Order: sequence, then structure tokens, then C-alpha cells
Amino acid sequence: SMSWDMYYTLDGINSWLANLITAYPGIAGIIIGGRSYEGRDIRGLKISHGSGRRAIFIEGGIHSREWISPSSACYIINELLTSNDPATRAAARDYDWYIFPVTNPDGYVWTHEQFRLWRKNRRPIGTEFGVDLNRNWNNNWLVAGASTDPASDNYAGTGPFSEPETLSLSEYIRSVGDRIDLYISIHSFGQLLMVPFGNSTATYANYHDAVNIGRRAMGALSVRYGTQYVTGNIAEAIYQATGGSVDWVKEHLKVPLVYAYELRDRGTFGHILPPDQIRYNNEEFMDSVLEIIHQAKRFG
Ligand code: 0X9
Ligand code: ZN
Repeated sequence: SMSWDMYYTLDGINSWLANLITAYPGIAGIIIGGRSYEGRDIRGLKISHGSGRRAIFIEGGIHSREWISPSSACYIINELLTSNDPATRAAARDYDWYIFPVTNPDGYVWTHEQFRLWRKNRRPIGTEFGVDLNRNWNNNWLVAGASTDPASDNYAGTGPFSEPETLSLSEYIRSVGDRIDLYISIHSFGQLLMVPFGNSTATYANYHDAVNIGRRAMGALSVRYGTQYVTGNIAEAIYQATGGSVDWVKEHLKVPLVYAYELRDRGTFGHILPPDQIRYNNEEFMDSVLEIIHQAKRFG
């Protein structure tokens, strides 16, 4: 089983997932959200206690240096399969869960083997490398907070969905489609919970419900260790940035609840979050996801 005081490599995460499908046959199954530029599978886990349920979709590790993101996605998987907590067990049984801990596998391997702070994928573009996979989705592509310079950390790519990771993952998400009740994109750092859109503070049908549910979830997150998050629209809470996954999911699939997390911390350690905070971060994150589910039922 996974320990929550260290970060795992891609191989470590993948063999842990492989062990789970053996340990939980008929409940946990490997899903493949496509393939990376360098040919790695985008591997995830579907957890389902029966067919035809509404779905919760969780995408981690699109920015490879944000190591706490895959870890927290794995923690959710582990809780859904092993917890005895009644709310967790109900959540596991009530939904089909689609969880991809590492949606940028090439970048993740690069951060472990060559350069700890690598953010983008690893496609060569001229003499440079990498597209920011959270600027490459086909929604307001290149409109704000994105670069046309392949040397930039915010390079948006050669066109919308120019990258195999975003193209194939988006097709996978679309295949789950209107069964999705809740979509979560996990990033770090900053302790923020954000709702679409990335370039506009304009509201939409359930905008205020989404923010209210988010605020309550961040209240639940703070209970265990007092960790404070700020909830709000992306453009307001962090900066304008378009071409991100959550904007595409909200705009094109009309998913009712769509959130992007920026997990711990607020900058003391930043992307190099010490391993002794992994467990606390992941526990409080799980608390907040359960509260989103609980609140979503109240708001309908
Ligand atoms: O810049 C980003 O992509 C995210 N921040 S990070 O520090 N993790 O890189 C913010 C994502 C907000 N979501 C969208 N702009 N769609
Ligand atoms: Zn990020």
C-alpha cells in the first residue's frame, strides 16, 4: 500500500494502481485517457459499484512539478477503496469515479529524472521543449495568460488541442460526457478553490451555487488542521488564464460543478511541499471533496 509521507514516481503510481485492480476486482479498473507525446499511457482508475451512476471526474498532474496533485488524487482513490468512514463509503457507492493522477506523464518523469521544476509536456518545438497543457484546451485558446513563445512556461502550443495529452484526454472526458456531475482539476500551490472562467468574472446559471458550495467545502477543509483556502472565480482568485481544462469542461460539456484546486501551501515551500505535509494536505482535501458532494445534493 501507498505511504503518505513520500512522493512516488510514475512507475510507483502505476504499479500501485495495478495492485488495486487485483485487490478490488469488479470495483476498480484501469482506464486509459490516451497517450503522451513520448508514448506513455495516461493511466487512471475507474471505481464503480454498478453501472449507470452519475460520475465524478478528477484530473491530476497536468503540471508535472506540482507533485502534491498526483498524491492527493491517489489518496482519494485509496480512501474510496479502503475507508470505513460512512460518508466516504457512500460516496464510493453512489458515483462512478474516474480518477487520473498523472495526466502529464512525460513531464512527471522529467521532474523526477532531470529537472524538478518542469511544468509542461515534453514535445520538442524547434529548439525548445514543452507545451503548457493547461493552456492548450480548445476554449478561448490563447486569449489570456498564455504565450506564443515555446520557451515560456505558459506556451499554449501550436493550436487548440495540438498536444496528444489534451486531445486524447478531452476525448475520454467527452465519452463520459453528461454523466459528469463534478469535475475537479488538481494543481498547486496557493490554497485556492476556483470556478470557471479563466478570463472573465461573468456569472452563469449556477455560478453562485458553485461558489457557495465551494465556500462550504473550504470550511470543511479547514476543520482538521485550520488550513485556510480562498474561493472564487479563476480570473479573480489567481490571474487571467485561458485554454485550461476546467473552462473547456464547463463550456463544452456543461458539467454542473467544475473546480480547480490550488493545494498547499501559500508559497513557503511552493512546489517543493515537504513530504511531512502530504498526509495533512490529502486528508483535508478529501474532507472538502466529500463536502462538495454533500452540498451538491442540497443545492440540487
Ligand atoms: O496557471 C495555471 O494553469 C493554474 N495555476 S498553476 O500555478 N497551478 O499553474 C491556474 C489554473 C486556473 N484554471 C484555468 N485558468 N482554467
Ligand atoms: Zn498547475
